[in-house]
Formats: sequence, structure tokens, C-alpha cells
Amino acid sequence: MSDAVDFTKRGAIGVITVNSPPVNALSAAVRDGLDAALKAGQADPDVKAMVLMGGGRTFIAGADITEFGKPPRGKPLHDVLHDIENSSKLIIAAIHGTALGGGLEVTLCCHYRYAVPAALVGLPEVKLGLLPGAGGTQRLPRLVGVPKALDLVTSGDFVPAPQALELGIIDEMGGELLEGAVAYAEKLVADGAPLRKIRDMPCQAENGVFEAYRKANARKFRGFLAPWKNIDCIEAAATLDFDAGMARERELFNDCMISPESAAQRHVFFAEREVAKIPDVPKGTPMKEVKKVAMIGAGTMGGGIAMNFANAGIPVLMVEMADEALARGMAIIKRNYQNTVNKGRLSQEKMDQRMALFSTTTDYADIGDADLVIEAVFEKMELKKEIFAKLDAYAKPGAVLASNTSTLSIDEIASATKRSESVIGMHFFSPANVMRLLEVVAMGIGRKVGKISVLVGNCFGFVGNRMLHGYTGEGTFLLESGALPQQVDGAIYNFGLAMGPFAMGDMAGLDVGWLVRKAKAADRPTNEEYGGTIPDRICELGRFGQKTAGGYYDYKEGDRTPIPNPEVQAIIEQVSKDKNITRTDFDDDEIIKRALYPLINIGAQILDEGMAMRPSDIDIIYINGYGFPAHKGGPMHWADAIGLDKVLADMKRFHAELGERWRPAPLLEKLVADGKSFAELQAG
Ligand code: 3H9
Repeated sequence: MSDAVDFTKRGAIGVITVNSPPVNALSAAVRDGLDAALKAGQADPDVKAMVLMGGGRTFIAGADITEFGKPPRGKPLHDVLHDIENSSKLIIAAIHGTALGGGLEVTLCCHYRYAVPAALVGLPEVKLGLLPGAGGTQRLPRLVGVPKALDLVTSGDFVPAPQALELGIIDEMGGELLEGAVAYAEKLVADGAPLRKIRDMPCQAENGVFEAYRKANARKFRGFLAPWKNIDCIEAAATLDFDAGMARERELFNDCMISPESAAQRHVFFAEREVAKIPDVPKGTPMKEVKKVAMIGAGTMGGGIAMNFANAGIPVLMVEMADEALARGMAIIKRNYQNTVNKGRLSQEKMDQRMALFSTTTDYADIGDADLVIEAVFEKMELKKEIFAKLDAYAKPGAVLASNTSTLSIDEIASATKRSESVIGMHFFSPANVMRLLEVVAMGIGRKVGKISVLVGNCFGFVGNRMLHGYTGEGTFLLESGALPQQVDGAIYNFGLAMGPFAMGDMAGLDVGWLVRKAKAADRPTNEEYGGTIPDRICELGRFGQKTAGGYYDYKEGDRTPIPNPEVQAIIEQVSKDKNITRTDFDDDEIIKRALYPLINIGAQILDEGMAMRPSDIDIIYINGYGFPAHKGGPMHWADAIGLDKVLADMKRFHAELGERWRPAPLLEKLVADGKSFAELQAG
């Protein structure tokens, strides 16, 4: 027997246990081990039925993703599954932890499924740009019906055991994993339960469901390949016989496997896990425990940040200058929670528990017992320094003092204290209680509040916003060169972002950038580098975006649909004239390059400066903080996929046409000269 799978006996029940940490993925060793264990069970005349379970913290979490794209080894998964389904003795899956992807597909070939209440099941392949390729798309709809199967395979959502029981994905639920499953197996044997095979069950769909489903989700799935292929597979289950459906699934699985979308999404999967690893901080380094947080500033941002901590069960003291500001801030927090309760996504009881974790004060002396103090006030250096001097006076020794700035120097803020080593930047993204990203210099706490934390250095705009300025700036330069806002936004939307730079500007408020540009601080890019001329003129008309019913676009009341505005078009054309620029037509491809290549170029500069640790960290920032599409893998992966030599050639063309802001980053030049990609740079 292999080390990865062992076979033991409990009376007349054989127990097959997969032991392949961390997640019991279906590696070659596991497949070979399963093969041997099944043979042992079949051959033993005392064994009447078998239980198949995972050792350690989980059942099987899926195929081994690290084997993808490598030459096949070991017994093929389909053959193992065939042997399970056609076993002459009952096989019962016993699920704890997670049964995901190929893991759930293994259980669907077992004759019955048992789970503990905390178990989760799901087919998350779609998140890797794939589809369940081991019969999942053919067997799941036979159990749960076509509509539910469509939702499960296209979302990749995990289903908790109690719900899986209701849906019929599992047959029995009980508290004890091994004892419970063995008892269930004994009962099935005693009852003479049949060798139930899901493949023999019927699968039907109502007329038109697939077309309707494709139509209803067209917007959501745009740019992705896998959701569409998943739907095709479920359709095959409902229209073809089982074996033909399996053949179709295999064919479409291969289409997904070789697609650039899947390569990008698998890159994102590993990149998300990579961000947590910091070379200077070995695994197991003790983390500062945060038992209490003080939040300076109870505005929208402060309140949103504070909610993250309350959600994680950590008490938060809200600090403001005046009682009215505290009352206003607490009312917003309460309303946010209430909305979630009203939508049925939080129980009233949980909301009450979270609200009870908040306390308020106007006296800085009260922050003395906080382990972490986070400041989220206006982006004004003087104000921040004043606050940090007070924090220095009242915070206990060892407390972490964080600023939620994204544009001011953390080093300068820290200079207002006598403990600069305790001062960090924590850049939450707005709305802070929703967005998944946190740019940070102290990693442990971010994970605790459910954020993907990325370590970044202290530079203007940290990483994400610094790159963003390149993108939004180039967007307005595109307007000067001949494009219109709706054209640029349309191209960016079709590329896969939630919206283009102008719709985004209108939503965020154009006045913010206007004020920053007017301040013209010495360490900031100049107005010309920002591409500020057009937005300045729009702001001068009092058009600040959605909040003033108009910015780059007009808006009807209560409607966020942008409507092109002739006055704005006139401004744009006038600016081109003033700058002696001949307006030209652009196709979408050129717009995408002009608007998005600055992300790559600035990303390369940031890497060169050591402000971000890895190309994949930048990808994670862009996907989670700025809505860059996962099917493109983030800006740096996207650049690799295009080919850095091609990207550089276009940048050189822009450099010649448009000037210094397009000077290619030295790192990019070097990678191309060395024939390397960002991924190869990262691999070392
Ligand atoms: C599939 O099944 C295809 C089939 O349909 C068809 C075949 C023909 N393989 O996330 P964590 C690693 S596709 C290899 O930090 P958690 C992970 O990289 C697969 N490695 O833990 C990490 O390594 P490291 C469908 C894997 O507790 C370590 O395990 N399945 C795999 O927060 C711990 O991971 C999925 O898509 C894998 N399948 O979450 C499930 N999974 O320590 C993907 C994990 O070196 N996995 N690793 O960084 C997950 O969703 C989460 O990992 C899970 C645990 C919920 C299981």
C-alpha cells in the first residue's frame, strides 16, 4: 500500500483513508494508492462494504493543480472512478472539511455519501477557468436537477453539508466522521441497500432553460470561457446519454485546460496564496495579537474599516473630535449592518453582537489599551502628524500605529512619533467593509479580518493607486488624442473591468482628484503627468460626477447609466485644439494598449524599486482592489501572455509619439533583452 492511502478494517467495513497533506489532492500517488486500497477491499472476503475518507483536516480538495500541464503519471483518475462506481461492494464516501472538484466527483461515484455537519462540498473548477472533468457535470444534475446544477458549476460556490443533504448531494449527516460513516455503512449492508449509481439516474431539462440561463448571465460571464463551457456540459447531460455526455465533458475540459483564461485564473489562485509568504518572515513567526482596536475617525472609511474588526469579533473604540461626529458615524455603521440583516445575509442576533463590540470616545487618553490604532482622517499631512503625535502620547508601548493613507509618506507621518518602527500603512479600499484588498505593512491582522493582504513599500500612492494614476491619466490623454469617454469606457468594459476610467471617475467624484491636482505637492506628479487638463475643465463647470448629476457623463435621477454629454465632448475637442493635437480615430485594441499598458510599465518600475515584492502581488492588488479581470490574470500575467517583447515594441512606439511618460521601465527592457517573462523573474 502507498503512503498516501491506507486500508484498515472496522469489523466488516473496509476503511480507505487518503493521507496526503495539506489537502489530500488527487495526485498520482493518491490515485495509485486508491487503486491498491480498492483492490485490497475487493479481495478481502470479510469486507462487506467500504468507507472512503480523508485523513487530517479534510476530505479530498480536488485534482492536484500542480500536476496540470505536466506529462501524465500514475493511474488515470477516470479509471479509479470507474472502479469505484463499478465495485461489487458498497462504497460510502465519508466527508469532512471540504470535498471539492475532483474530490466531490470521487464521492459522486461512490454509492452513498455521508458527511459531518461542518463539511463543505462544491465544484469550484470554474474559478480556475475549468469545468469538473471527472463526471461532475454529468452526475451532479442527475442528483440536484438542471437549474441548481447550473448555479453550482458556474459559481463554484461551496455548499454546507445541511444544505447538501436537502439537495440530495449527500444522503446522511452525522456528528462522528469515522464512527458515523461505519455505522451508516453497516446499516446499508444490513438493509441490503442497492449499489446505487448516479449514472443510471435520468436527467431532464425544461425547454429553453439553457438559452435563458446564458442570456440572464451574459454580462456576468463576459470575458470568461469556463462558465459557458460548464453550461454546455450540463446541457450535454440533459440531452445526450451518459457516455456521450462524458465524452463531451472531456472534450470541453480540454478546451478549458489549454485556454489563456484558465492559465490566468490558475495563476491568480497561486498568486493569492503567494502574497501571504514573506521571505524575511519565516513560517511560525509569532504574530502580535490584536485584542482591541482604536479607530481614529468615524467617517465612511473609518466606519467601514472598523466593521471589519467587529465582524472578526474584535472590540473597536471609535475616536472622534465631537460627539455629533461619533453619533453620525455609529448611525452609518448601524444602517450598514441593518441593510445586511434586511437582505437576509446576517442574523439580527449577530448584528447585535457586532454592534455591542463598539465603544466611542472623544478623549485620546482612552486609547491606552488598544493593541492597534488605525487613523482614517482627511489626507492632510499636518492633520495626520498632529494625530500621530497624540497617539504617541497615549498609545501603550508596543501598540501598532497605522495610517490608512494611500498618498502620503508613512515615513513622514511616523516622524511625528518617537516610535517610527511601530508606525505602518494600512491602505483599505473603499467601501472598506466590502472590498477584499488591503495594502499593508503588517500582515497577520489583515488575514484575521478576512482580507487578502499585500506587502507594499512606502511610495506615492502605494502600489495600486500609483499604477492607477498612469491608467486614468492615459485615459484622458486618449481623449485629447481623439477618443471619447464612452469609447474608452466601452473598450475597457469589454476587456473585462467592471467599468472604464471615466465612469469610475464619475462614481468616485471628480472633485477629489481636482483638489489633489490643485495642491500640487512637490512629491506628486505634475498636472501634465496626470492628464489633468480635461478633468480640470469639467470640474470648473461644477460637474463632479454622479453626485452632481453629471461629470464626464450625464445621469438621470436615481439611475447610474452614463449618458454622453455634448458640452463635455466640446471641451475635449477644444483641449485637443488648444494643444495642437490632430484628433484621430482609435480601434478598441489600441485603446486597450494605451489605457492599460501604463499599469504594466509602472508595475515594472515598482518592482524595480522593490516597492512590491513579486509580479504576482501586483496582479493580486489589481484584481482585488481595482476589478482587473481574473481571466486576464492581472496586469503582469497579462503582459506575459501577450509577450513582453510585443508589449515593449508598442511602448516604444508610444514613447516616440507621445513623449517621456511612455519611457519603458528599465526592468521591462532588461527582461526582453534576457528573453524572460515576469513569471520567470519571479521564479528566480
Ligand atoms: C479539479 O478538481 C479538476 C477535476 O474536476 C477534473 C480532473 C480531470 N491541488 O488554500 P490554502 C494547496 S480542479 C494542489 O492556503 P485553506 C495550496 O496551494 C481542483 N494544491 O488552505 C496551498 O499550498 P501552499 C478543484 C492545492 O485551508 C495549500 O494547499 N479544487 C490544491 O485556506 C493550502 O491551501 C479546487 O479548486 C489542489 N487542488 O483552503 C480547490 N488546493 O501551502 C482549491 C490547495 O504551498 N483549493 N492546494 O501555499 C481551495 O479552495 C482551498 O485550498 C481549500 C483549503 C478550501 C481546499
